[in-house]
Amino acid sequence: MTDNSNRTDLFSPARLGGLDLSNRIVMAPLTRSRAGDDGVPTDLHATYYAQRASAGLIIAEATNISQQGRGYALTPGIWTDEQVTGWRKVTDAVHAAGGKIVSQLWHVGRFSHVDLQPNGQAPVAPSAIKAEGQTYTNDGMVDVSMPRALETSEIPGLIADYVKAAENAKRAGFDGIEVHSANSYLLDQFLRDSTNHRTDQYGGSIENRTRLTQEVVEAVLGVWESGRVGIRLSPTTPDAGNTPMDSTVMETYGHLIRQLNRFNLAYLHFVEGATAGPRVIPAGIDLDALRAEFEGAYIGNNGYDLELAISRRAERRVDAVAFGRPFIANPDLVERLRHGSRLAVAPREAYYGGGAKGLIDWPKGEY
Ligand code: 8OZ
Repeated sequence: MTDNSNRTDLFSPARLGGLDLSNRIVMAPLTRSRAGDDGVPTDLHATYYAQRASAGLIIAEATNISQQGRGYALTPGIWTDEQVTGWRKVTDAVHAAGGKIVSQLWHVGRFSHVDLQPNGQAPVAPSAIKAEGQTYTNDGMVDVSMPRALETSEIPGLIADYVKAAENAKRAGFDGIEVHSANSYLLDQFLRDSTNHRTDQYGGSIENRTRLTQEVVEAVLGVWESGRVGIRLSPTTPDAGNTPMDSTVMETYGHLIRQLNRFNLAYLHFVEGATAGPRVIPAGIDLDALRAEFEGAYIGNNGYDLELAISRRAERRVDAVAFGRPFIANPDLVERLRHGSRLAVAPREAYYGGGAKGLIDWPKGEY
């Protein structure tokens, strides 16, 4: 029988910051849209994540830090006590199954609709620049709304929402948190000069545009030790909202990463390419060079298969690899990769919404 652990250390234990992993295969955050309007994770979530606990680390689906942070119906939150209780069931189930799980703290910024916002207000953003595309509400898919620019005076409250969510993640029994500063959501909207036209200390220069992500990270470090806090960035993705890249990706994200080195974070997690799309990187941008600026552990993500994971690990370009979509239909992905078994492929209809079907009914493989 094939045993790929003879030719790679991807299946061996590793330490990312303060997180001890049983292997270097990470479950990427996957939006599955199975929560109710209250954003409370259910027994379905507990079963789903426990089934996938052989991943070295589970990064739970992006989780709204506040009602204002919501951009999609049916996504979970972590600002109410009921949500914390729901997540506690999840973390207990994952731990009982021998796994590790972190919470990904999310605020969508401009990528939302008034129906998802408190009192039907406009979504908030660095600047009043509308995203392209549609999001999912209780009335189905609708064009995202025109956002309003956050007042400078609102930033401390926003950071306080991240701190509250970080505290709640601790109460819920997570092993750590990941700050979602990727995929053109709020923090990434501040990073990119395409979406950030501010004239205060959060806009203009690279120092200013990277300020909010740094302040959020610094603030949550008041709650969590640094070795249990990771960060996700996606310097080149157009998702969500067909958002143009920053005009100087290498300088902007390079500066941010060098600044993040001050904090000794558990890991940097990159989406390499277009999220859930091609791994192609635009000319003049070198994600490996950016990643090399980071002094801690690195998780590579996006469109990996076993061979790419093995080769990039052999080149020491990654410390761990996050697989996303393959984890949907292969709860035992780690064992299947280890044994070179065939992978099941989930149909797109299974990705979002719909209850247990397509979520927790995927059998283990044979090996
Ligand atoms: C897919 C659908 C909805 C949200 C991301 C949180 O891209 C997401 C997301 C992905 O980071």
